[in-house]
Amino acid sequence: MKKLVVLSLVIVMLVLAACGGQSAKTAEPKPAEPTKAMEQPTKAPEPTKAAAEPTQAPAEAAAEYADTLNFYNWSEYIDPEIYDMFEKEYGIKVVESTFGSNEDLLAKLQGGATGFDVIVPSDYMVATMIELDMLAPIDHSKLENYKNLDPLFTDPPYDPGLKYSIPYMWGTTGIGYDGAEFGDEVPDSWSYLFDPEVAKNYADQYSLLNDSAEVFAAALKYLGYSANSTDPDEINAARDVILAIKPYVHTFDSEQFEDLLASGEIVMAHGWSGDVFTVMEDNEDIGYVIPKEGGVVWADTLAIPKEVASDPVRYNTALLWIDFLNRPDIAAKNVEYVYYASPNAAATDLIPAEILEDPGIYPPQEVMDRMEWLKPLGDAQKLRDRAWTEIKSQ
Ligand code: SPD
Repeated sequence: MKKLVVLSLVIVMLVLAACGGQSAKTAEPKPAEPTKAMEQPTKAPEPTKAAAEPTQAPAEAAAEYADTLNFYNWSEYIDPEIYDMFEKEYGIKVVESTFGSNEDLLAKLQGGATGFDVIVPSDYMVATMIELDMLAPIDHSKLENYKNLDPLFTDPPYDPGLKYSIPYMWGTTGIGYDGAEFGDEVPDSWSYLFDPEVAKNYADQYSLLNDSAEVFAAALKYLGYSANSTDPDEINAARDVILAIKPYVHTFDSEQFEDLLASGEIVMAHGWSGDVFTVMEDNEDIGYVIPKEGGVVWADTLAIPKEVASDPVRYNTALLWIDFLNRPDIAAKNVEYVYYASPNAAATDLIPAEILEDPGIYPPQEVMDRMEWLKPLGDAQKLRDRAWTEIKSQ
C-alpha cells in the first residue's frame, strides 16, 4: 500500500512538472544467460535489415554492432557490474568517461569531441542540444524496453515524445550534512550555505557543486527568486551572494562531495540526493535535506550525439545499450546502486521497498511542490556564464 502511495506521489509530481572509431563486430549478440537478478530477461534484438540483407558482402552483412561503446556519463552514476553484464551478454565492451556538469558535457561536444556513442544530458540540456541540432533522433522501434517507461515520463516538456532522449534517472538537489556535527539541528535552509552570517560558522567546512546552473539555482532560491530567473538584477544579486560566501567554501566539487562528507573533511555539501545516499550506508550520521525554500528536481537522460546516426553500426550499438539500461532487472539493479529514482515503471516491483519509501529518494508531494525543474535560459545564459567565470576566477 505504501508503495502505491509513493508511486501516486511520483505520478502527481511528474504531471505537475509538465510545465571513437570502432571496428565492426561480426558476432551475433549472445543470448542472455539467466542470473538471479535477471528475472525478466527480454529477447535479443531482432537482426537489423543490414544484417539480413543477402546482397551485401558477408563481412558488411554481419557488421551489426561495434566491439566497444563509448559512454560519456556523470561520475558514479551506474553500477559497474552492469558493464560486465552487457559485455557478457553481447560481447560489447563499454568504455566510460565521466563529466561533472551539463555545461562541461556541452563544452566537450562543442569542442569537437566525436567519439562518444551515448551521453547523459539532463532535462534542460536536452532541450538546449535539440535546439543546437546536436542529437540523433531515437528510433523507438529498436527499443524493446521502451514500453517499460512510465507513460508520465514519455512526453516531457524538454523533449516532447522523447524524440531525442530516453529518461535514465531522476533526483533532487539539496544539502548533505554530517549529523554528528549538527546534533538535532538540520541545515534545512539555503541560508546555511549563502547567508554570510551563518556560513562563516562553517568556514572551510562545506562544498558547493561545481555546476553553474545548480549553484545559481540554489542562490536564487535563497533570495526568494526562481531557479530559472533570467532577470539581470536577480542574476547579479545571486552572483553577489555567491561571491560573499565564497571565502567560506572549502571547494566547488560535483564528483567527490559525498566522500568529503563521509571522511569528515566537510560537514555540509550542496549535492545530488543519490550521491549523498550512497555514503549513508557506511555512515549513519549523514543526512540529506531539501531546503525549505525549495530546490531543483531533475531528470538525466540517455541520448546519442548526432554524428553517430551516420554510422549504422555505432547507432545500433548505442540503441542496444540504451535498451539494456531500460530492461527492468537492469534498471532496478542500477537504482539499488546509485540511489536515484527510476522512470522505468516495470522496474518498480524489483526495487526494494525501503528505497521506494524513502522520502529523500522519492520525496512526498509537499516537498515536490517546492521544487523547480531547470530550463534553458536563452540569452540570459550569457549573463550567468559571465557571472560564473567572475565567481570562479576571484
Ligand atoms: N553522481 C551522478 C550525479 C548525477 C547528477 N545529475 C544531476 C544533474 C542535475 N542538474
